[in-house]
Amino acid sequence: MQKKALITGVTGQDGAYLAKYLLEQGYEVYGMITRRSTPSTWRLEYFNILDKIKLQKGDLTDSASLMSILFSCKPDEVYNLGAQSFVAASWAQPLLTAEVTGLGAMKLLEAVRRFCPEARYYQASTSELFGGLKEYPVQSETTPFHPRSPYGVAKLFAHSATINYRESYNIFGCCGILFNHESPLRGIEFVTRKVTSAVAKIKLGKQKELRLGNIDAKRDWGFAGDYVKAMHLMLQQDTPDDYVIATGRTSSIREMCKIAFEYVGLNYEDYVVIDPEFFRPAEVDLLRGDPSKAKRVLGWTPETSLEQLICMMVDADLKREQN
Ligand code: NDP
Ligand code: GDR
Repeated sequence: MQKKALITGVTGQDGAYLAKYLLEQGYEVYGMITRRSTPSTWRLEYFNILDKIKLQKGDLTDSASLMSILFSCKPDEVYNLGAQSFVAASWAQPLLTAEVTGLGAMKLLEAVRRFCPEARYYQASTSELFGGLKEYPVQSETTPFHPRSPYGVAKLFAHSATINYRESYNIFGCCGILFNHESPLRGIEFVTRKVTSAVAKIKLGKQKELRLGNIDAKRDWGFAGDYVKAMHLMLQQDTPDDYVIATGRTSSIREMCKIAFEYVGLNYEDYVVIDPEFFRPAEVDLLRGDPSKAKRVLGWTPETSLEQLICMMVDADLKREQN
């Protein structure tokens, strides 16, 4: 029988990649969509899948909408990707972030428990849970957590709630502790896309400089198209568990800028301006994930290098700017 999946955050970067992937796997895909004054479906249009997804109006802050969606769809798999996901914004809007990113997950888990307890549940956890632990240069499933932002704190609540619903009610809940993953569909505020978009504009003479914050922070960056496959794999196992999904390589923002600018024949040092506005009240200095459990149990490996990823993003931004 055709499997049904419900994705919250279907209009986001990962939502679009996951919806496309699940459609290719033969799933019937339901996507929860929040009310916005202007529709935010451009990523689904980019993949030409908007009319293939059964859109359901709802919001993670609104339990009634979650319950009615789960009651009517009765999905086999629920992917909770919806969130206020921009770390920097979480200091300006800490309570909204807690409501959506933290409590929203528990509201969804509660709706799953009541209306489709057999459904398998995926929680979008994050490397931001590890935050400021300098003594752990590589982070795995057993590394202690120390979130460094209201976003990280909210995600820790959602992560713990998922494990608690697994232990209390036998819900098949899995947390994917995903490290940063990017794509041409990445939101424009996140640093990789901010850089690749600026590179395209600078190359075409539409922008003169690029203002950034802490370019010495290091991240473990992968490709969103690879990472959504791991989400799906977690829900196909015999038992629910939590997995780190990462590449195992860490690079600074500075190194990422170098790759992007050099790709179009420019030197980043001629354009990047350090602007205190983009520094955060508390920084996560270094992230590097150990994906060996995902490799061993799920058979998952990242397929895209940082160079391939950044060049793919610059190409897409050049194309957008030229159009
Ligand atoms: P995006 O910011 O691109 O997408 C977030 C999605 O959440 C959007 O569809 C947004 O809808 C939706 N959303 C926002 N507020 C609500 C709400 N109140 N109710 C329901 N949905 C809401 O994030 P990504 O696709 O990059 O990330 C997906 C998930 O994975 C997020 O939970 C993120 O925190 C997490 N994550 C991401 C990583 C990454 O590197 N990308 C790494 C680790 C975890 P709208 O379009 O209408 O705003
Ligand atoms: P992050 O991603 O906070 O890791 O969260 P982001 O791309 O925003 O920042 C990465 C690093 O770059 C530094 N930085 C800047 N960041 C932004 N956005 N803009 C700048 O101008 C800038 N200059 C330097 C930041 O300080 C930081 O160190 C992402 C999100 O997708 C989360 O939802 C997800 O959970 C984590 O990745 C894993």
